[in-house]
Order: sequence, then C-alpha cells, then structure tokens
Amino acid sequence: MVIKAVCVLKGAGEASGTVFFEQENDSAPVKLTGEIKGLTPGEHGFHVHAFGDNTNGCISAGPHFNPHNKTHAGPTDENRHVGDLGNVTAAADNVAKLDIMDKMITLAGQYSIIGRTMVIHEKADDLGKGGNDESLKTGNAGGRLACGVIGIAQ
Ligand SMILES: [Cu+2]
Ligand SMILES: [Zn+2]
Repeated sequence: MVIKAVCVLKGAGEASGTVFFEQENDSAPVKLTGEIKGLTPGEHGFHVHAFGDNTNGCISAGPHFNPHNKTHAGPTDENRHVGDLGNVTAAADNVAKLDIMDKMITLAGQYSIIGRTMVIHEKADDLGKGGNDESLKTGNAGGRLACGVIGIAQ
C-alpha cells in the first residue's frame, strides 16, 4: 500500500512551498516532489527536524531528526542524521523544484517522519564537510526560512 504525506512550508519572509512524499511500501525509498519559492538562487539546506512543534516559529522544530545518534552529513552518506536531505537548488526565478529519492527517511514505523518538521534554510548545507563543529551538527546552513509539519495526505 502506497503511503503518502504532505508538508506546507511557511515562514516569516518570502519563502514558502509544498512538499509531497510518496512511499510504495514501508521499506521502500521515499520520493519527494513539489516546489519551494521565494528563495535566493542557489543551494539551500533542506532537512527533517525532530519535532512537529512550530509554536515559536521554525526554531521550535529542534535539531535535525537523528534517532540513531549520528553526526550530520549528506543524503548519500551511510552515517548521517535521518533528516539529512542535503540541499535543494533554487533557479534564477527563485523557485526550487524538488525531485528527491531518499532511502533513509520513512513514512511508517517508529522512525516515521510524519509529525516532524521540514525546514528550508538560508544557506547551503556543507554536508558535514565544513571542517568545524557546527558542520557536524547543522552543516552551517544558517537561519530557518520556512518550515511545516509533515502530515498524512489523502
Ligand atoms: Cu535544517
Ligand atoms: Zn543533519
């Protein structure tokens, strides 16, 4: 049975978007589609953060979703936070079109990302290769432009 989720991202500034998630079964990779607009052209860090809490804006979502206690890395790294989806790239029209397949996130079971928060960042994620402590926690991706809680889709 296909599992579907959706996330509407909003923030204090221009950035906003919608992300659709689809997983063929509970152990299949998850496909992300959709778009985020209002971004400066170039790369922006894109992660699943731990909490589905936006009470104080995107900051309440907490750190990257990391149930296995790993350090921050890129989406293709074996050792990474579950929430590490790397970067999305906005074109000259300020829109980033999403087309991501990820083998680590899941929409089912005890490590499901449903009920957690997607965050789009101000800067590029250095994927843990920045050579400082912060790189191994956040990828130095800077402020949180927009976010939204991942919910069950119809
Ligand atoms: Cu993040
Ligand atoms: Zn991370």
